[in-house]
Amino acid sequence: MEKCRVSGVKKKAGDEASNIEKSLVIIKPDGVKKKIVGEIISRLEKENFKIEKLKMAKISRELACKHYYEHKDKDFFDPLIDYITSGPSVIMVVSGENSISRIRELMGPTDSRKAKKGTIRGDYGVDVTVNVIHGSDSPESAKREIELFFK
Ligand code: DAT
Ligand code: MG
Repeated sequence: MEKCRVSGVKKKAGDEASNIEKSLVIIKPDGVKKKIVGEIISRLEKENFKIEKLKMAKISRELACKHYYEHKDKDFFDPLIDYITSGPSVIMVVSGENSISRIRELMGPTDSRKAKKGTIRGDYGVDVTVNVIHGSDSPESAKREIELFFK
Protein backbone atom coordinates (compact mmCIF):
# COMPACT_ATOMS: atom_id res chain seq x y z
CA MET A 1 0.00 0.00 0.00
CA GLU A 2 1.21 3.48 -0.83
CA LYS A 3 2.40 5.42 2.17
CA CYS A 4 0.59 8.59 3.19
CA ARG A 5 2.34 11.61 1.78
CA VAL A 6 2.42 14.50 4.21
CA SER A 7 4.99 16.69 2.52
CA GLY A 8 2.57 18.38 0.15
CA VAL A 9 -0.06 19.20 2.81
CA LYS A 10 -0.62 22.93 2.95
CA LYS A 11 -1.00 24.69 6.28
CA LYS A 12 -4.50 26.08 6.60
CA ALA A 13 -5.17 29.48 8.08
CA GLY A 14 -5.63 29.03 11.83
CA ASP A 15 -3.18 26.14 11.98
CA GLU A 16 -0.51 28.34 13.60
CA ALA A 17 0.66 27.06 16.96
CA SER A 18 -1.54 28.59 19.63
CA ASN A 19 -0.43 29.72 23.06
CA ILE A 20 -3.41 29.28 25.35
CA GLU A 21 -2.48 30.53 28.81
CA LYS A 22 -4.30 30.71 32.12
CA SER A 23 -4.13 33.85 34.20
CA LEU A 24 -5.32 34.64 37.71
CA VAL A 25 -7.47 37.78 37.61
CA ILE A 26 -8.75 39.52 40.72
CA ILE A 27 -11.35 42.27 40.66
CA LYS A 28 -10.16 44.06 43.78
CA PRO A 29 -12.45 45.45 46.52
CA ASP A 30 -12.79 48.88 44.84
CA GLY A 31 -13.99 47.20 41.63
CA VAL A 32 -16.67 45.29 43.52
CA LYS A 33 -17.72 48.45 45.44
CA LYS A 34 -17.94 50.44 42.17
CA LYS A 35 -20.26 47.76 40.68
CA ILE A 36 -18.05 47.17 37.66
CA VAL A 37 -17.70 43.38 38.04
CA GLY A 38 -19.99 42.83 35.03
CA GLU A 39 -18.23 45.51 32.99
CA ILE A 40 -14.81 43.96 33.59
CA ILE A 41 -15.97 40.40 32.82
CA SER A 42 -17.67 41.74 29.71
CA ARG A 43 -14.44 43.39 28.54
CA LEU A 44 -12.63 40.06 29.01
CA GLU A 45 -15.29 38.03 27.20
CA LYS A 46 -15.44 40.50 24.30
CA GLU A 47 -11.73 39.79 23.80
CA ASN A 48 -12.61 36.09 23.56
CA PHE A 49 -11.22 35.14 26.96
CA LYS A 50 -12.91 32.29 28.77
CA ILE A 51 -13.86 32.50 32.44
CA GLU A 52 -12.79 29.06 33.68
CA LYS A 53 -13.30 29.55 37.42
CA LEU A 54 -14.89 32.34 39.45
CA LYS A 55 -15.57 32.99 43.10
CA MET A 56 -16.25 35.93 45.37
CA ALA A 57 -14.36 36.06 48.66
CA LYS A 58 -12.90 38.45 51.17
CA ILE A 59 -9.21 37.60 50.86
CA SER A 60 -7.65 36.74 54.24
CA ARG A 61 -4.53 38.57 55.42
CA GLU A 62 -2.62 35.28 55.32
CA LEU A 63 -3.54 34.64 51.68
CA ALA A 64 -2.90 38.28 50.71
CA CYS A 65 0.59 38.13 52.24
CA LYS A 66 1.37 34.95 50.30
CA HIS A 67 -0.01 36.43 47.07
CA TYR A 68 2.03 39.65 47.39
CA TYR A 69 5.07 37.95 48.96
CA GLU A 70 7.46 39.54 46.43
CA HIS A 71 6.59 42.98 47.89
CA LYS A 72 6.96 42.03 51.58
CA ASP A 73 9.88 44.40 52.19
CA LYS A 74 8.38 47.40 50.35
CA ASP A 75 7.04 50.38 52.25
CA PHE A 76 3.66 49.99 50.55
CA PHE A 77 3.21 46.37 51.69
CA ASP A 78 1.02 47.02 54.77
CA PRO A 79 -1.34 49.48 53.01
CA LEU A 80 -1.53 47.04 50.08
CA ILE A 81 -2.56 44.17 52.38
CA ASP A 82 -5.06 46.42 54.23
CA TYR A 83 -6.63 47.43 50.94
CA ILE A 84 -6.85 43.99 49.26
CA THR A 85 -8.45 42.53 52.41
CA SER A 86 -10.83 45.48 52.95
CA GLY A 87 -13.87 43.87 51.29
CA PRO A 88 -14.92 41.13 48.92
CA SER A 89 -12.99 40.55 45.69
CA VAL A 90 -13.92 38.50 42.64
CA ILE A 91 -11.24 35.93 41.87
CA MET A 92 -11.09 34.22 38.48
CA VAL A 93 -9.05 31.88 36.33
CA VAL A 94 -9.20 33.30 32.81
CA SER A 95 -7.84 31.49 29.78
CA GLY A 96 -7.15 32.42 26.19
CA GLU A 97 -4.55 33.07 23.54
CA ASN A 98 -1.59 34.87 25.15
CA SER A 99 -3.93 35.79 27.98
CA ILE A 100 -1.23 36.93 30.40
CA SER A 101 0.15 39.80 28.31
CA ARG A 102 -3.17 40.62 26.64
CA ILE A 103 -5.03 40.91 29.95
CA ARG A 104 -2.28 43.16 31.29
CA GLU A 105 -2.76 45.38 28.23
CA LEU A 106 -6.50 45.57 28.95
CA MET A 107 -5.67 46.43 32.60
CA GLY A 108 -3.22 49.27 31.91
CA PRO A 109 -0.16 50.09 34.02
CA THR A 110 -0.04 49.65 37.82
CA ASP A 111 -0.45 53.38 38.51
CA SER A 112 -4.00 54.16 37.41
CA ARG A 113 -3.06 57.85 37.03
CA LYS A 114 -0.70 56.84 34.21
CA ALA A 115 -3.15 54.45 32.55
CA LYS A 116 -4.76 55.49 29.26
CA LYS A 117 -8.52 55.90 28.92
CA GLY A 118 -9.95 52.71 27.48
CA THR A 119 -7.90 50.55 29.82
CA ILE A 120 -9.60 49.18 32.95
CA ARG A 121 -7.32 51.08 35.32
CA GLY A 122 -7.47 54.21 33.15
CA ASP A 123 -11.26 54.19 33.22
CA TYR A 124 -11.89 53.11 36.83
CA GLY A 125 -8.70 53.16 38.92
CA VAL A 126 -7.77 55.89 41.37
CA ASP A 127 -4.02 55.57 41.98
CA VAL A 128 -1.27 52.97 42.39
CA THR A 129 -2.97 51.18 45.30
CA VAL A 130 -6.63 51.47 44.38
CA ASN A 131 -6.24 50.08 40.88
CA VAL A 132 -9.27 47.82 40.38
CA ILE A 133 -7.68 44.66 39.02
CA HIS A 134 -4.89 42.14 39.35
CA GLY A 135 -3.63 39.98 36.48
CA SER A 136 -0.75 37.49 36.61
CA ASP A 137 2.46 38.79 35.06
CA SER A 138 4.08 35.53 33.84
CA PRO A 139 3.18 31.85 33.34
CA GLU A 140 5.15 31.03 36.52
CA SER A 141 3.27 33.53 38.67
CA ALA A 142 -0.04 32.48 37.08
CA LYS A 143 0.61 28.87 38.12
CA ARG A 144 1.62 29.88 41.64
CA GLU A 145 -1.33 32.27 42.07
CA ILE A 146 -3.93 29.83 40.67
CA GLU A 147 -2.70 27.14 43.09
CA LEU A 148 -2.88 29.65 45.93
CA PHE A 149 -6.47 30.75 45.26
CA PHE A 150 -8.00 27.56 43.82
CA LYS A 151 -6.33 24.72 45.66
P1 DAT B 1 0.65 45.00 39.11
O1 DAT B 1 -0.56 44.94 40.02
O2 DAT B 1 0.45 45.97 37.99
O3 DAT B 1 1.10 43.64 38.65
P2 DAT B 1 2.90 44.94 40.96
O4 DAT B 1 2.86 43.45 40.86
O5 DAT B 1 4.22 45.62 40.75
O6 DAT B 1 1.85 45.61 39.96
O7 DAT B 1 2.39 45.38 42.39
C1 DAT B 1 1.32 44.71 43.00
C2 DAT B 1 0.45 45.71 43.69
O8 DAT B 1 1.21 46.39 44.70
C3 DAT B 1 -0.10 46.82 42.79
O9 DAT B 1 -1.27 46.46 42.11
C4 DAT B 1 -0.32 47.92 43.77
C5 DAT B 1 0.81 47.75 44.76
N1 DAT B 1 1.95 48.61 44.40
C6 DAT B 1 2.93 48.34 43.49
N2 DAT B 1 3.82 49.34 43.41
C7 DAT B 1 3.41 50.27 44.30
C8 DAT B 1 3.90 51.54 44.71
N3 DAT B 1 5.00 52.07 44.17
N4 DAT B 1 3.20 52.22 45.65
C9 DAT B 1 2.08 51.70 46.21
N5 DAT B 1 1.55 50.50 45.87
C10 DAT B 1 2.22 49.80 44.93
MG1 MG C 1 1.92 42.05 39.68
